[in-house]
Amino acid sequence: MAITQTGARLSSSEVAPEQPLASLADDVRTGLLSRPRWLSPKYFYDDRGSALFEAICATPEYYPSRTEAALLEAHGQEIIEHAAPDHMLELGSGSSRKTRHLLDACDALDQSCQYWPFDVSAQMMLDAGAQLVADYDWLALHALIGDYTGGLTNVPLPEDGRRLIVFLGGTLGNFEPGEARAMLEQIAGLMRGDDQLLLGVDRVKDTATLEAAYDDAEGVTADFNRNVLRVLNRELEADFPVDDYRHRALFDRDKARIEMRLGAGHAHRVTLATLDTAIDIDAGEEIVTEFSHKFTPDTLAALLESAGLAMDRHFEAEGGAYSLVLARRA
Ligand code: SAH
Ligand code: AVI
Repeated sequence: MAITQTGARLSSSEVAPEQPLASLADDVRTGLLSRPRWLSPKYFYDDRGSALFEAICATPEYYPSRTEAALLEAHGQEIIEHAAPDHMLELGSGSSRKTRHLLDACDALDQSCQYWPFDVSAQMMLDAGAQLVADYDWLALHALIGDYTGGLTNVPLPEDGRRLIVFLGGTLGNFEPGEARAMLEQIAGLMRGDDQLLLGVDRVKDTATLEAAYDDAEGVTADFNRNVLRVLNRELEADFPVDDYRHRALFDRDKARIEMRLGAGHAHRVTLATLDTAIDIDAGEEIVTEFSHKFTPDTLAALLESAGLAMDRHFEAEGGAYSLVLARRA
């Protein structure tokens, strides 16, 4: 594994998947030729997509991020005291903005802890990492660049020391139920003894609040959604008429999930030169771009249990709007 040493306390390396992962080209071919057509949400996050996600978090409608931040601020010290981590691995760390509450708690409790953010969006993570080591003079940070759907067995955590695995933002909800369980099993596979998982998930609530969170008035989420087409245009030499696609976000109560879709304004033929493929899309035809599953205390407990994990602590936002749990191996 090639390790890049950027500074004395900041380094990065790539995490190889356990098995070769489907390429963007293969994923897109499979997804766009399926019915309904779909694209994986992991392709939202080029530099622009990562910046748009940050902008979503600042919209008044997108409550999950600030609600989770408030829980981390309120309970950060209890979390760090309970987990007493030597190593903190964060999956899908993004800007690591909320993780600062945990680092502040480490600071306050004199808990020296190495931070291992793991994200597919390398530039966002490395920029955030440089700022973190500047702001926390005790912090050693090793950024892990890769796709966590390729498994976690190649994550280079040292054998010694207690681990806290952090998975925030409700990102587990972006997996289909079977995949979410498999992801938690991967996480459980990294945990030994008293190691802990800190997991943030969004909760089932009224449809209006949920749908507004995924369709803000300013149109930032719509822009984020369309960004996946910009990624395809650039990476696969495609010619999606990006601005012709309409953003939709609908809550399916039976499946307890928001479904984000992009609907074609007009019938058109899209050419993906790199794939040597052309696809005819009808007017109004939709591409599913993201699921965002929401949980109840029962469905969350059942999911954890199915992956061999047990809840140690449950921090709930007012009215049960959001859940942050600490879990250990059952
Ligand atoms: N945890 C942060 C960011 C959430 S956005 C927060 O709560 O605000 C989701 C993050 O997961 C993004 O930074 C994105 O780049 C990353 N991500 C999405 N799919 C991924 C994958 N398959 N492998 C690694 N990182 C992924
Ligand atoms: C990263 N993930 C948890 C976000 C979510 O809420 O599902 C992504 C997002 N999609 C639209 N807005 C935010």
